[in-house]
Amino acid sequence: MTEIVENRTAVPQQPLHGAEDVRLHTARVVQEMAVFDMHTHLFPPAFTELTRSGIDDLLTYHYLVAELMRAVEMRPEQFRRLTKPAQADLVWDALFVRNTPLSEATCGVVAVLSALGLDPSAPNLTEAREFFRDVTPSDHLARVFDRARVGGVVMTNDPFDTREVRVWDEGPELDDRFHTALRLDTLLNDWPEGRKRLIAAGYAAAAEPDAATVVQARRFIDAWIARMAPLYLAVSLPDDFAWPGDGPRGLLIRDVVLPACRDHGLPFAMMIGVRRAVNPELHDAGDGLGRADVTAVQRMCAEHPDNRFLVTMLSRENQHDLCVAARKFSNLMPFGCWWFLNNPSIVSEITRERLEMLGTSFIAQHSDARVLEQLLYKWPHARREISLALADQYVRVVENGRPVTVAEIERDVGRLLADNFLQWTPSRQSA
Ligand code: RAT
Ligand code: ZN
Repeated sequence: MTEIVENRTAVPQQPLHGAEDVRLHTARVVQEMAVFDMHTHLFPPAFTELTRSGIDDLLTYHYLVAELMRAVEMRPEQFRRLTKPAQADLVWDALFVRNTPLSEATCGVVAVLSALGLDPSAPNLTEAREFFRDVTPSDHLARVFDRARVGGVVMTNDPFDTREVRVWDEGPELDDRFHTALRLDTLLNDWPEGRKRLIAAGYAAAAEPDAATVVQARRFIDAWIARMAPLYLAVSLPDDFAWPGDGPRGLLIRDVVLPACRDHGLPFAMMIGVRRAVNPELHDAGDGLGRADVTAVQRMCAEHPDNRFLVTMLSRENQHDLCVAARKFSNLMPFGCWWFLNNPSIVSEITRERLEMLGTSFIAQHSDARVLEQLLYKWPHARREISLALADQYVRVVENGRPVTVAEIERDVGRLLADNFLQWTPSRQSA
């Protein structure tokens, strides 16, 4: 992991005075820099049924399912009854043949197919299916990481997901490009279910979490930290997330999660603003968003100066507030342009706002990829906007009379795409 940071070629200090030079070098450095993708839903091949790759998985991505439902006369229920290949055929025909793939999610598939040398105007999926049938998974994985220039990814590891627990019980062969993050949504957002799972795993838990439950929940988390060695603990939170919070979530964050993070030297990642199941019929394509209250984050940061918080917010309207909060609290690291924000126009806007308010002290993007090949569009698209935003900012500096060097550009891009995150992870803290 640290190689990504340390093996960069040393570049001589060359002060750049002209806007054109600055733009060229910024574009090149952003293109070439290896990213550390700090939040994905990807898994290595050893995680068998959790891994997603290939044309059928690409086309049945929930972002596209939501778009399909606007393009065809069909109930989500009927769609789910189809086999995965039949679903993919339908998505292809509706969104790529009978419609122009203009949306970010469809345009992304076009980019992936082109990157793999496949015809994005094909009338059907025959060629793509043949291509994926013939690939060797390990070679293909290496090729995708290499082309996307992704040095490492962080998975989303859910100890409340029985499929995932099964994988860990079998002692999977770990892959050092895939890092772990301990995801705690069930524990923190659905206590009745979380409690059931704790009990099933042998940890006593009361209906109303009490002091004994806190001890048991902490034992559970410590055991999973020992087992997975996560880079952070994580949760997604609703737009009405409040702090201090009453109910099980508030208590468990305060008495279990934050102490565990402190004791293990791990950041706590909060992904705030999701309104789950706005349209339950759509299943995982049915979530929406709402504007959240950033003062909750501020209070957490103020009350827990010894904890580090990685925070991303789903509402566009929260982005400025989050930047202001980060200016006040150095234990708060804004990250990524999440989910509905991961569109070029919004990535551009948010990155510019963050550069203006925070310099390089934020994590520019995470891919949230669920399907391996999505790395081949999510990163090029993000790099493009980050590079343009950053170049404009350097040009301002140069025009104000202060040249920048290539080494500075490399250092800054490294921070935005990898180092700011890695510096908060245990391996870097102890290095
Ligand atoms: O972006 C997504 O794919 C969402 O469905 C969510 O998974 C979100 O990123 C999350 O981690 O909750
Ligand atoms: Zn995610």
